[in-house]
Amino acid sequence: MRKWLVIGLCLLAAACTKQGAEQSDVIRIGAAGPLTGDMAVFGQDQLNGMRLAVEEWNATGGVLGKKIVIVEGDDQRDPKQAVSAANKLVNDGVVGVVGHFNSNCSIPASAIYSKAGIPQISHGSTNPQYTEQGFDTAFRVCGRDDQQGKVAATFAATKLKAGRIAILHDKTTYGQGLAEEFRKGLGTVPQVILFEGVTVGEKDYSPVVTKITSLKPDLLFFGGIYVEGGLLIKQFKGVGGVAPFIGGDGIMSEELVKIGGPATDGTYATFGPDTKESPAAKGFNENYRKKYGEPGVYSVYAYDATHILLQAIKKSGSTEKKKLLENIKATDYQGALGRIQFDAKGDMKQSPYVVWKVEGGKFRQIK
Ligand code: ABU
Repeated sequence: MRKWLVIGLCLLAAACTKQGAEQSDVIRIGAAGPLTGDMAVFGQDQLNGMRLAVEEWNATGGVLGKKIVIVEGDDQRDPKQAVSAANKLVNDGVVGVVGHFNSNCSIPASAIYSKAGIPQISHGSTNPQYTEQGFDTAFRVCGRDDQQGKVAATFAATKLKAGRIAILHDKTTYGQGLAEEFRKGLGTVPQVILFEGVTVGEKDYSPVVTKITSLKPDLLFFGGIYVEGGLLIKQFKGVGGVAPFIGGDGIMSEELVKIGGPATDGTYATFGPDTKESPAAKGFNENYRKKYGEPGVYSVYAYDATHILLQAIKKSGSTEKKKLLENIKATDYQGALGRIQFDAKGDMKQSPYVVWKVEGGKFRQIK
């Protein structure tokens, strides 16, 4: 009896959510990411990119004749909070989600969106597992760590000619995964003299950077985020470390420079090509600057992801889930990032990585 009552209530709740989404006079889309907390800079960059896209659509009547509303799902880069945020967004009746940013948030949340049949387009989660799980609801407009790890490794071995390499990671799905891809990409010629994890949120990394300095590496690689990256660089140089520092897209923020100070000059990072001067992103850059100031590196990714979602809703003529997913899969979008198409897994068909370097306190793409 009790079992049937629970099933009945669940069916009623599901029907109400579906009916709510279809009958609502607005279209709700989710913005999932670290909107507050120590990575809020990336979260706010994402929100502003999404806001700009939504403002553009709403200025011409919205989509399906309805105004588009962004519903926020804050995960604070914490996997448990990501699951709560995903459940909240589903219950709030969003028809699709842009985010999450951190792979260790996107991956657990993707199971919830998959169960609900709601498309999720991550603008920054690069761990391969996100799209390797086989969910037909998971897409991303960024590259993967098996691609960027290889680019960083090739650069380290052939351009920097590093023979002795120390590798640190932040023990997260993203950071450790990227560090492993980097190590794999090095092959057998450069020697990996240390491979260790550091704890997210710790402020004092002096024991590990002192140990690395004594090993006299030619290069220090870090798989992780700018928050810990900035501290590691500052403390490594502070104990006399002289080797260059290289990381992935997670350190690509001028917040790294604010945290690490002048010690960050000369730091390398892998990321997508520069969009600040590209003709395709000219309109985005101008309009974003007018409204929100200088875009963060991932703002444009959130902007394009939002356009892709809204364009697919328009093409579907409704928010019917199956049709919407089919139209996202069939995306052929000429956005601020260039042409975006998805492969069968939900990854980008083209996602080039290049190397950037901090010079005079600013990240610049190496030509
Ligand atoms: N890709 C940069 C950091 C976000 C993540 O994948 O965890």
